[in-house]
Amino acid sequence: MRRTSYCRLCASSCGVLLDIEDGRIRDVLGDAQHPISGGYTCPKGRRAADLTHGPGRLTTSMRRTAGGRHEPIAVSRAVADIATRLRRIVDEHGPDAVALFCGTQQNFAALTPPSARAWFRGTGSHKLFSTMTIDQSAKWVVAERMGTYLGGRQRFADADVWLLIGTNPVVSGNGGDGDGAVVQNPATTLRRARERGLTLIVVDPRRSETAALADIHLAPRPGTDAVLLAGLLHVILAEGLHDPDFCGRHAAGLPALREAVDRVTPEVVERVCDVPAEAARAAARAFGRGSRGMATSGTGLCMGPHSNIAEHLVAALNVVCGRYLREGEPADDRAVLTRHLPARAEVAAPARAYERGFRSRIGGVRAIRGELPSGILADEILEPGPDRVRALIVSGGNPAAALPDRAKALRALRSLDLLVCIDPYMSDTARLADHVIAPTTMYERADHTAIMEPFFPRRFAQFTSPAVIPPAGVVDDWRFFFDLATASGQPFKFAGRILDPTSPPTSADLLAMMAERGRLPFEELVAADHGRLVGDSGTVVGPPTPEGAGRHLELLPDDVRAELDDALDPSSCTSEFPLRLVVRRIREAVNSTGIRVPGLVPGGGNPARIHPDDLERLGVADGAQILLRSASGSVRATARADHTLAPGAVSMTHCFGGVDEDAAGVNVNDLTGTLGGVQSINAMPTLSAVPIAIVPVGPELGA
Ligand SMILES: Nc1nc2c(c(=O)[nH]1)N[C@H]1C(S)=C(S)[C@@H](COP(=O)(O)OP(=O)(O)OC[C@H]3O[C@@H](n4cnc5c(=O)[nH]c(N)nc54)[C@H](O)[C@@H]3O)O[C@H]1N2
Ligand SMILES: Nc1nc2c(c(=O)[nH]1)N[C@H]1C(S)=C(S)[C@@H](COP(=O)(O)OP(=O)(O)OC[C@H]3O[C@@H](n4cnc5c(=O)[nH]c(N)nc54)[C@H](O)[C@@H]3O)O[C@H]1N2
Ligand code: SF4
Ligand SMILES: [Mo]
Repeated sequence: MRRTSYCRLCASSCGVLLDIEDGRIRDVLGDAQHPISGGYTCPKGRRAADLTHGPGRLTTSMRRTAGGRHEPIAVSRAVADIATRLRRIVDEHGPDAVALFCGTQQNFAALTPPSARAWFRGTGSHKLFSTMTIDQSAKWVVAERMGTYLGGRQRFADADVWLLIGTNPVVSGNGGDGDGAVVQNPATTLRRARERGLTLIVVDPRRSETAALADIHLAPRPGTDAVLLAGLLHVILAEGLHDPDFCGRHAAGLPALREAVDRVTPEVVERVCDVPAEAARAAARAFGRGSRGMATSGTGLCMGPHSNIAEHLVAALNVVCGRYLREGEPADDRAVLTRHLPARAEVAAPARAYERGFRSRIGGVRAIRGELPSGILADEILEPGPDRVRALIVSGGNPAAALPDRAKALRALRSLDLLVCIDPYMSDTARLADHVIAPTTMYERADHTAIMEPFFPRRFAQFTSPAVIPPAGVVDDWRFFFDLATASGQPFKFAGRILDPTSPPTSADLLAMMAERGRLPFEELVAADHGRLVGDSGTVVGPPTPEGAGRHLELLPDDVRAELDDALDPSSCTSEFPLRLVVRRIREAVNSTGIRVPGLVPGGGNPARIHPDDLERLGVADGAQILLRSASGSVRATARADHTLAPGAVSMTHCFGGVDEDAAGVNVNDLTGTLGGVQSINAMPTLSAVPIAIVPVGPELGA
């Protein structure tokens, strides 16, 4: 039997055809009739049969015994146990002793985020964490400090220039910042855009798969993006390539910004970033002279040592060049299942809401957008205090692999009174958990694309029913949270109403409720086999309201200016740690998902890729074992010569390795930590451009 569905391992949401035999997926093919992905799939998506039916798949929930082994338990028993233990913890220590960690795979099941949050709200706890704060929360910080333009951003589809900084969408499907443009079938999308005349500029210390397609590739010394961006702004402002009209209407602080970047000439960029002055000048001119198109960033920028100011300067580039939709232009309206929000040519003022958020006892760090930063999660668990986290529920995440300072993170997870992990595999975090709840995997659950809408380039929606029947012992993620709320006597609020605990809804009921404020009737959505493109709504960017017209984007508030001065201060290349570890994603895995599927990751390991000149200077042969050292720790890895890297940069992938002996590769978070300082506001640790040194340790090994 062949049926249509869509893949839910990453935001691309590629349309697929599944060959199903005896209730099992045999093969996954790209759906050529899919209006967005057009038949594209990637290596991990095509291995979904192994992810669904492979030997590592949990078919029942598990409980850890007194002896430390895991044994099967019925999910209803597990839920009752967890509710009892949570009640005891809350009775003794209060609700803030309970925390929720939302991971990446939560984001690809429409019903999981609202259900996990519905349960969490009922606990009364403030201890909400997610991977956003060890990812690109600099974007939240920028919006809080600069404000947001409510007319919408210029789109990739009609852009003539695009600047990608610290992102490699050809592999990651990231890169458009919610523009959606480079998420699906990214290499083809970028090639076609260049054919129609788009100038692509990529900033990456590696000639990444995306940089290889660029017109201009700048390869800065890792971690110096803020200086490079200040240099681009310098050229654009000095040469009058900015948009005075947009700035005059919507921005404040342009003179201060101009003054602050005045000293950052292309020659300064050359000295600090190791990017030739002429190349920086050419990139600035190409971006400034383009008429439409944005600068967008990814993890390479948002994980660096000056990430908040670097991301602020990305936004400043877009504001200064007026890369936003004006009154009367067609609005960027992609809401199909979600509620349509009208676009207006005005600004939402910087709210700095984090200044009023819940205050953690750890360093006085405050919640941002209702979340505490994951950079302080381990300390929230380990540091004594009345509201110390004692119970942690992990939903679709793997903090044992993903958090900085892995040794400390593991110590923290092991010291919890209760750790519950909802995961279809025995992840590192699951191995440490008291209860592992086995959920359905993507092709076993009903779903729709409501939360993926910002990632589509056009107005599109898709529904899928389960393609195969799940193993008897598993539950949908949302159902676990519903049952836990019910067992705890908490209300469960979903899509604006409190659900009746005595008559659980179906997944389809919930999906329909979620989509009821959208523009596509649910029955039509369900009937559309390959998903549904929705026609132009004809909406345009509206005029500003009188109040809105008086609000401005803050280009350089005082605290941002201080961070800029700090980033411009040439320091840091210490002789003790002269190299920089830069992290990148691989096609074959999404973070830790896929890393253990046999044969999927070529070579199976996580070698340290280094420029051949650096290898020669270090006296290390290609394939030799090396020790990588940082201020926070050390790991052994296999050295691999790689011409695509800028000298001084060492490239590895995150989320490899594990708590068990047989885990493949090593985990880069043995080299990261919070000791060397974190970003203000979001407590973001440095997770890329990490200062390291390399020592040869032994003869050649295989991996
Ligand atoms: N040094 C360094 N550290 C990093 C990064 C880096 O670049 N450098 N990257 C950071 C980033 S961007 C991120 S997002 C984090 C990643 O952090 P996490 O999101 O915590 O890590 P993942 O490996 O994506 O965890 C996803 C988990 O969900 C499970 N899963 C798969 N499908 C399902 C499902 O249907 N239901 C449920 N319940 N679970 C499912 C998988 O088995 C896996 O264990 O790591 C961060 N850490
Ligand atoms: N195949 C695949 N797709 C994924 C994921 C995955 O694991 N695998 N993970 C998903 C997740 S959780 C996320 S957050 C997104 C992330 O998506 P991206 O942000 O696009 O992540 P990467 O593909 O790692 O690209 C980051 C690039 O930044 C570069 N870089 C590193 N340090 C620096 C620096 O200091 N400065 C600059 N300018 N560049 C630097 C790296 O060389 C790398 O090429 O991808 C998502 N998609
Ligand atoms: S994992 Fe691959 S096949 Fe699946 S949605 Fe992402 S890019 Fe598409
Ligand atoms: Mo991420």
